[in-house]
Amino acid sequence: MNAFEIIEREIARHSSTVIIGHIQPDGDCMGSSFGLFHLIRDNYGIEPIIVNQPIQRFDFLGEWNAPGSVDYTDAFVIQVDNSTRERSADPSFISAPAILKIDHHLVVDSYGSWNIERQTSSCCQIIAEEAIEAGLVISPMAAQALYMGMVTDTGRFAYSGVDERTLEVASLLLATGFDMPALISRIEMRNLDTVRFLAQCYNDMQISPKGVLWLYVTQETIDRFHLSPDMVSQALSVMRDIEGHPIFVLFADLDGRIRVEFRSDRIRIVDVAVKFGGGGHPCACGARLDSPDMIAQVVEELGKYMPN
Ligand SMILES: [Mn+2]
Repeated sequence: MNAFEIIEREIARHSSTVIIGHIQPDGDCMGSSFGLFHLIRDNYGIEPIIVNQPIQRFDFLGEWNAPGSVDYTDAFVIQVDNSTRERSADPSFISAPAILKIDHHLVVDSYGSWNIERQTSSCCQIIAEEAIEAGLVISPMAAQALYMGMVTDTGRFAYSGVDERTLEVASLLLATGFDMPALISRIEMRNLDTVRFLAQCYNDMQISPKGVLWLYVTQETIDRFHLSPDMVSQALSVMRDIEGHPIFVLFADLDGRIRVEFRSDRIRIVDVAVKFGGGGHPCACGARLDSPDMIAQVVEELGKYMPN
């Protein structure tokens, strides 16, 4: 069934419609949330509520509500770009009577009453595909949000997973006439703290005996450069595309634990993420560690996946 058949029916059955993304929202998560918001408002005349943590760089998209501020007793919840119920920006959503999951990650937790799960290059692509198939009006505002998610999750249409369908959908969005260069310069803008942080990352990056690149961003560094969790993730760009080092991993202090982000150039490493209690895509995944003492163990495990 098309996502918007479900949405059109369920918004009429419930007192509110709530769109939620994952914790530490990225471009795909916020693009999916606001893309859906505009599609629903423009086509069905109701305004859904968006819930997520505040994040300044996406303020230009519009307003949203903090986790914990919404009553889910009679809500229709649309959860976007979020593979497991624990990763939701507001895990209490699970008490809602009707839940639609729209996601592009590997399927590990089909927590929805309805689950639209396809392994496309972004969640925004799925939402755009469903809207196109349903023949909905796609405004420039809706298209801009969805295009933003497609651009950011694909490294400007450069990562594996981009195919002709991705570009076809992006082309249809572009045709609505939003100001694409203005959007790109807005989302690519970096502040001086971030640039100085990246300079430090180039210096601090480590190489294991097996050739795995790794970097640990401590709380002290995070405080010094005033880094938000998504700014810390930009350190991944420092380790990407280094000849002879197709596997890289970023560790960072976050809320008293260590956030781990695994990446590789076409080598399946998600099993390492799963082994340490995480998950994600085959070549882009994550986990959480309880102590920095486990970093060496993770790096060693990844070494087993290095090509000889
Ligand atoms: Mn995504």
